[in-house]
Amino acid sequence: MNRSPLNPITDADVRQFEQDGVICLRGMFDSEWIQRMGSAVDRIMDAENPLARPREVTRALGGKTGRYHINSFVFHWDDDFRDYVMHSPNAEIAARLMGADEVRVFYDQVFVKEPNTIEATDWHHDLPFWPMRGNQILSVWVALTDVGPENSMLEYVAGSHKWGKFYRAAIPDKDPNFKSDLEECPNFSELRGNPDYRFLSWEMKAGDCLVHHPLTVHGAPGNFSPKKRRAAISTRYFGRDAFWDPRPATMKVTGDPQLVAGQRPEDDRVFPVAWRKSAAA
Ligand SMILES: O=C(O)CCC(=O)C(=O)O
Repeated sequence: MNRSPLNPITDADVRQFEQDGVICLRGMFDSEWIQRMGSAVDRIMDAENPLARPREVTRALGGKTGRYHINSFVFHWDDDFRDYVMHSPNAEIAARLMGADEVRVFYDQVFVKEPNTIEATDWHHDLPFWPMRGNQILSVWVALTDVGPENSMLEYVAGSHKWGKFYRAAIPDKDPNFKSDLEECPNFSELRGNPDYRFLSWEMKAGDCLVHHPLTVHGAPGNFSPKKRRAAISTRYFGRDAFWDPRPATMKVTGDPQLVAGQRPEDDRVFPVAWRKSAAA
């Protein structure tokens, strides 16, 4: 299994990521990683572990077909996920795109939409969910299955990370604990004809990844394929400019770091270091 990305990440890639707030990188993971993590996802979806944090979106919304399953912080209790967040190409990809000399794991999140799942991923950006701030934070969303227009392709609004917006968290299962007075994220599906917005999306092969800034607006439709699952792991990493910002209506972090506002999250137990420039050199 490869530890470094299989293909180079160029200066032009870094510039594109900074400009658009998202990039699609092709073929960075070998097939062993993809097979291993595909099986790991199957295993953890129904696992009974005290640390498991499943959200069954379809069930919560009373859906009749398919299954939209989300699970987070899996690396705290599953060895394959631990190895994946620490030793796959993820962390080096994150370091390169953030220009960081140290990368820590924030958390991993599994997104599975089984065939015939109509539940969408509503338009949102990530940072309002999190008790964290900073520019050196990003997500590496790795496709574990091929993804195309019929099975829930993610879509982004290019450059939205630079708008200075901070939209209300949009939880797929509509968890009321995340309600806040923040402005609601517009439904960008209704704004497609508006020349002010540039939409980006990519058909993907298993093993391709999307990397996005935590303020880049994104969403995805349901999985309307009658046969094809759509599965991905989105791993969030941060560099040295990230700091703790425990606002109301933000996500609880597994491991319960005892931090005060403004502090750098440096607890190795909760936020292990996955990449350091000095060690990589
Ligand atoms: O996979 C999805 O539908 C949602 C992914 C997402 O919102 C994220 O990775 O931040």
